[in-house]
Order: sequence, then structure tokens, then C-alpha cells
Amino acid sequence: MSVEQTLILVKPDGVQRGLTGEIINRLEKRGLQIVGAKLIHPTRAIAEEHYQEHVGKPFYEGLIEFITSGPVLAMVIQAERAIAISRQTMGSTDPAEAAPGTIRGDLGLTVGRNLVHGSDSAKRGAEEIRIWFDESEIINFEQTMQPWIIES
Ligand code: D4T
Repeated sequence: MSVEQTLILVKPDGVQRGLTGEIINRLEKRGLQIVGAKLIHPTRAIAEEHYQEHVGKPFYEGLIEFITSGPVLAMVIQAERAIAISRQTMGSTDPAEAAPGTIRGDLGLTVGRNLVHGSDSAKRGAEEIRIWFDESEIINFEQTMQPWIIES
């Protein structure tokens, strides 16, 4: 299994509600490695590039308005199976359907304020990371606790 990178965003609701630490904590505690992180107030151009697959859907305008409404914490997270594991930790898109114990299931109520974003495939992860980060902002470092998390 190869190492994957995924883009995780703590959306403006998570930042405004003071939940960035709680969300990072949940991802880090699973053993996911943060290799890039920054607070950024997204422009409409970044938002449109990021949500291009949703153009024309009824919730599109609201989504763009929401994601550009304040700063987001953007992160690049790396691990074997990082996509599946981070999406499992986030829970279903609609917090009303997300399992208890997940970020959305514990901290959210509605789909339009679902706190976090995570890439849904390795290919999309690579594309989204390119939208949000310069290559120089991603740090490839050895996490010394890895043998205690991953059997070699
Ligand atoms: P993101 O992309 O935010 O991680 O969400 P998901 O990958 O889990 O879900 P998605 O792409 O289907 O939806 C993107 C984004 O749109 C919001 N949304 C979605 C909404 O406001 N109303 C809706 O009806 C849907 C389906 C929530 C997430």
C-alpha cells in the first residue's frame, strides 16, 4: 500500500467555533501525519476551482459563499490509506447521518455547516493540494513514532 496525501480543510464554521484544535487532535491521534498547514481566507477563485465538480447544483452558490466567508485551516495529511482513514474520522457528509465518534457526528448538525472537507480519492487529493498549497509549503519529514503506529 502506497502512502497517500489528502487535503483536509477545517471550514469557516470550524474555525469560528474554535474547533480547529479538536479536529486536528482527532486526526493526529489516529496517527495521520500533518505535512502542511496554513490559515487562509479563500478567494472566490480558489473556492470555484476547489468545488468545480458541484457547478450547477442547487447548493453550489451557498457553498461558495460559505467557504469564502472566513478563514479556513488547510492541511496536507499523509499516511497509508490517508483518504479512507481521514474520511472515516470525519464521518458522512451530512452530520445528521454521521456516526457518533466522528467529527461531523459529534460536532455538527447540518450538511451546509459540516465543519471539514477531505479529498475523496488519491487523484483528487493531489489536484486539491495543488489548488491550496505551493510545493514549498509541504514538508517531507520523518515521523519518528511511526514504528509505534505502523507495522513494517
Ligand atoms: P466535502 O467536499 O466538503 O468534504 O464534502 P464531501 O466530499 O463529504 O461531500 P460532497 O463533495 O458531496 O459535498 C461538498 C460540500 O457541499 C456541501 N453540501 C453538499 C451542501 O451544502 N448541500 C448538499 O446537499 C450537499 C450534497 C457539503 C459538502
